[in-house]
Amino acid sequence: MSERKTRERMEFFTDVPQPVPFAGAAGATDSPGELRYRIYDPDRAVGNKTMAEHLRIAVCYWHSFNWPGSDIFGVGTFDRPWLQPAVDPMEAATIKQDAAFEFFAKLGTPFYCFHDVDMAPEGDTLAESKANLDEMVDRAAKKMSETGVELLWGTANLFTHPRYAAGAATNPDPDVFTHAAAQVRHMLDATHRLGGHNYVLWGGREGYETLLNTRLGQEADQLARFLELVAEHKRNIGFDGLLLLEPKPQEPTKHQYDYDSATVHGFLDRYDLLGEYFVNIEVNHATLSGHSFHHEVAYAIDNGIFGSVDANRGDPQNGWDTDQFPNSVDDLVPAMYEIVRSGGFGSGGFNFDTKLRRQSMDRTDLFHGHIGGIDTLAKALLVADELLNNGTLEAARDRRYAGWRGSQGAKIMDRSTTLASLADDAVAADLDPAPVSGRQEALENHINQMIWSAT
Ligand code: XLS
Ligand code: NI
Ligand code: NI
Repeated sequence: MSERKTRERMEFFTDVPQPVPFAGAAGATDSPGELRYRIYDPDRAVGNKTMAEHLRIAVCYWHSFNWPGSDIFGVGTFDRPWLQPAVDPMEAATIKQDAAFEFFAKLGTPFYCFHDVDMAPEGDTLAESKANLDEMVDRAAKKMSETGVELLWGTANLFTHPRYAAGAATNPDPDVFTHAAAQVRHMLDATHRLGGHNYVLWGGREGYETLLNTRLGQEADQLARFLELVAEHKRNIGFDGLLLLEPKPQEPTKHQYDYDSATVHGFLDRYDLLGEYFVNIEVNHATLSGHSFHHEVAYAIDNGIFGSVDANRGDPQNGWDTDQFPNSVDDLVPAMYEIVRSGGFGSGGFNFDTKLRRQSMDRTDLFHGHIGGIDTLAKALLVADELLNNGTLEAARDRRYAGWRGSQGAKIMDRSTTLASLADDAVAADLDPAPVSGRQEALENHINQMIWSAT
């Protein structure tokens, strides 16, 4: 313990300046090895907020610092000394924490996110795990006040340990449910102590491998009960951040219950949990569920459950969660437009739940991935803001639905009609409505023009 406390803090990312500078358009001609932002200028005003306030960028602890770069065919390739098995687990946790906060400060982004086990090793008992977590969280609190970096959200890992193989809240064994409850209680308390802005629950093991051994109705009731308990605890401790569910259709479990935003919405409605839970939409999960990211965001906003975003994307050729850094402005603009149009994030933000490729083994690669992804989001924000100011899309939508603002639309919606009276009206007026162009190509061209011209 004393050894841990006296250990000298060593710089880890020695080749990187603090903070990584904004070079603007001038940086566009630099060589690919230069670490600088080309678009993301945190204090630049965009509408009534700064870029930093709009985007609320967070770095994730797990893929960036806790993952060695392994895949199912090969061991880790990354240079992460604290992951060596010979290092004492709490010592490893402190070296990792130092490197993580050095990274956040150098990258110059305002938030981070972590699971309980990312920051502190699991002990032999729940009590020991809690003590480890509390010690590391106290240390994190100091690092947060030194650097000004805040916690976008905390979460508990209810999927890695073998005890959770058949689910956490949806496990057939109530003792596993109870164990998961303890972990969430400890981590929600820790998130609250750190002034966390939200708390996330991702149900990677809440689903089934086969229906042959599964009671769907019972598992849904268990999950809802778990969510009720968490919401009640949130109120008991006075945590005022949002509780967020993170939809994902499958992987690691064959079928996950939080399939997509619409499924989560229906579940919340059915168990009277609307208003207690919102969604953390991951770009890669959206496409895995057969939707676009745009769809998932638009659905959540229109149904009042939008909370936060994990910005990592998939690879269209692969059917799994490749967690790549965002690099396509074209893909992000439509969803960004919906976010900005609806007033932007409240307590949510863009978390980078992103993984480097296994061959990206230089320490600076972690910076390249984040900087490029953040510049991509910043550019998408500029385009979305232009689209909003210019009003073309809203005008097109207004025109398209104009009839519903007239007397016939009002009559239908105010419930003063019956199917029979509508039929009589249609026959009497000899209705023969003419189809109207949806103007899709013109709107797509308009978006492209905004992308090409936004600076
Ligand atoms: C996995 C999820 C996970 C959550 C946090 O696919 O994205 O990383 O964001 O538990
Ligand atoms: Ni994911
Ligand atoms: Ni995620």
